[in-house]
Amino acid sequence: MKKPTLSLITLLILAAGLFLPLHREPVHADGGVLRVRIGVVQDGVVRITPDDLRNAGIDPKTIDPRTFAMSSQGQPVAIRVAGEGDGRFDDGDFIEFFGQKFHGSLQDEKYTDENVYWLTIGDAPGPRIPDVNATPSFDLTPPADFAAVVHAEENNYWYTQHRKDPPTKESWYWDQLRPYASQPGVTHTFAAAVPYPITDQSFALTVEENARMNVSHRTTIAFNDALLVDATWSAKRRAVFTATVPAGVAVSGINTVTIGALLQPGVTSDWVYVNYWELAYRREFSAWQGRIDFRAEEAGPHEYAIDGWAAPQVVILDISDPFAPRRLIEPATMAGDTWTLRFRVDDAAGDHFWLQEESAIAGPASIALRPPLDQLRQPDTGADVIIVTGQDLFPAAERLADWHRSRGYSSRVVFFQDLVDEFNDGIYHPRAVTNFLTWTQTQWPDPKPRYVVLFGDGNWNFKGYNPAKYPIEPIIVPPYLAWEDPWQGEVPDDNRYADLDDDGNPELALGRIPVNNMEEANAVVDKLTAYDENERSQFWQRIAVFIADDDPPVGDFAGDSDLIINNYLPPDVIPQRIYRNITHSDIASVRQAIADAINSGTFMVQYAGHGSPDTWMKGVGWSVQDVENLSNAGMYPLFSTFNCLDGYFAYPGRPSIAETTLRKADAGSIAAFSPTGLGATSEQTPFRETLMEVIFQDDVRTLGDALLLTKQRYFQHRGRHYLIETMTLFGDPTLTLPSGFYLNNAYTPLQLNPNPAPLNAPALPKLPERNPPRQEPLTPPL
Ligand SMILES: [Ca+2]
Ligand SMILES: [Ca+2]
Ligand SMILES: [Ca+2]
Ligand SMILES: [Ca+2]
Repeated sequence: MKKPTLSLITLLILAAGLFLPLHREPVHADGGVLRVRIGVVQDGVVRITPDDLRNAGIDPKTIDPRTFAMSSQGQPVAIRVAGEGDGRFDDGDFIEFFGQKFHGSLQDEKYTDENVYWLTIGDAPGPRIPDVNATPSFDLTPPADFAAVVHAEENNYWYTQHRKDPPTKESWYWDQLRPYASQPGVTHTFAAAVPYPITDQSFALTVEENARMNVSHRTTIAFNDALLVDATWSAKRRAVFTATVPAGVAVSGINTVTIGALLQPGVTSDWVYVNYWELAYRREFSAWQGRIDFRAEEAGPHEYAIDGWAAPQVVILDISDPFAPRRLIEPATMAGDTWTLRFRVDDAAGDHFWLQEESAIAGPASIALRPPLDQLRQPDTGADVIIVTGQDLFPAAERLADWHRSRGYSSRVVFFQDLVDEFNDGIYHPRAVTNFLTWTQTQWPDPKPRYVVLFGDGNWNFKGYNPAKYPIEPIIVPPYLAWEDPWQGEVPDDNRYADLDDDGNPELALGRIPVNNMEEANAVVDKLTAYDENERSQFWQRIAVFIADDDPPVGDFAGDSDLIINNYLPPDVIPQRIYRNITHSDIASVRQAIADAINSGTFMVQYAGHGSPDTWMKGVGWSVQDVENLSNAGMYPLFSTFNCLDGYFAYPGRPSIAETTLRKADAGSIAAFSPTGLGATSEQTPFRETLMEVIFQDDVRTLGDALLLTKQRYFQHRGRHYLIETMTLFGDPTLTLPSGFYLNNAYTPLQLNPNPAPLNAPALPKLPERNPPRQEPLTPPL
């Protein structure tokens, strides 16, 4: 059992660390306009004091509080400014407003809990919260109870449902129940506080589960040990259980829901996730931990009497419109064991009231001076290349931009957080980048950006859940999460960054360089600056290694590789085959041959077969450990991988082959075309053929352009497609492959035969293509 508060504390720490103040010296307004960014990560009354502004770098003596104006997500937010009448923001004065954490779709909320309130100082004043007298007359009987909901949910286990278009886009679960033969029944208990339930009515309990095994399940649910559900259900799917909690069973304080998973006859194991439980109940009008909120159930006027206060200083807000609350003042206060507050209001059904003891009012989760970044909106010149990164990687990103410039591109480094603040109202979401890129295409002077480098790694553990299982790693540029993979479900989908109109067909050439720190970043830039983009004149630049797995029911990997060799490879490039069970008889010799081929120098490596993020082939013919031993300094191949998940860069603590190979200092790859999801051979092979056609027949040798054109052609034929979303360039999109040796020189075919093993194995039977993935979807460690 976990304490519900833990995740909130983690979250607050994360949010506090998210934003680094940009200015240390106090700023004097003196006629200028200041803009302050205020982060809010929970719903409730927020107060901003002169000390908060001092901490943000503003000298409160230089500002006039009558000019304060606040907004959030583009809407004005009414504030109360205590002590503004004298034109000075003195100690003891404060700003008070109703802050809401970020509320969005389940998918959008995965990225952040932080909502941002923008305070301007020195410009036109914004709306103020009006005071409304709420003194009671004691002539109405206060309602005794009201409809309330407790939603109990924690997030400890990641699972992406292994399907497209799931009924819920949830990918984090509270717990997992895994009965098996020798332990056929598993029960776990989930606790949460229920404040002040009345005792003479029954309530509605809801529990959501998600089964990841296609078997018959049996689920039991008890509330405070009263068994309410014993149900069987089937299939790999979400299940929502509802049950009635009898009167008197719920208690004020901690209540428990005990959920069991029991093996059905004939089932040897099961695996069920628990997402949340929710109790819809009726609550007494008593404050809980200094707070209460409720809605009017019918039109008023009403007098509400609320006890349970430790002190009579309570802020009462009508937050029916949370952007424009009303403050209810001068209630009656009555001392007793606790303080009771009584107020009168002429309300409408559904009006929402929020009461919070002054001692329970929080400051902002973060506050920082944040001037508008006009140079991002209206720069003097455009840029061919945009490098999106984080401040920590700026020196290496600038080196990358210098490399772009040395090759004739204009290039500009921008920070992801700046795009969030300028182009998505401060709400942390990959959409900030597409908003920005869309802006540049219409508003920037020429040249408009054509290439985008996502310069930084990222993973999906945005809120630091369960760090023992999912280690905390930098998120410099987040993965753009999308439910696009038919087998994995939600996958990193960098294509969305480049698809400005969200039709599935990208507009810009984009690559990700998934580096986590300056050392990794410099290592990649070092390799790029050393790469020869001119001509395949060195012998190693004319070798292309083709690696094929062997599993005929899933795909003819060797045949597909020969298809590429025979139809697309230019005459000056010499194929070298490493085909499992054909050119090499066992997995150990395959593995050795791959290492030898890369270490002796090769222009290009292509792999088709089974895969997982960190392995190639069933039985592991190649892995991230093998990458560590590479020693191909100065001879960096382009990888193209047509398997499952080789490019899945976003699993914390489990780096993928594509990212590891690119990051490897003085060895490994120069770039990779790799999938972040699973794939079917029948769909990957045409994609591969198109890519080879673009590179070798149409001579589009700039990697970003080549992948963009491939995707656009694939889109023409198939429309929206998961491979367009998941095939990702790991590397710099402006990198250009050297041109063919034969283009500039009289070409004489080489007599060398670096492929010692002829294709003398019996031809593989061409079995009908099937669509199952070549590898199980990602499974969290047990
Ligand atoms: Ca004052
Ligand atoms: Ca959840
Ligand atoms: Ca598009
Ligand atoms: Ca990674």
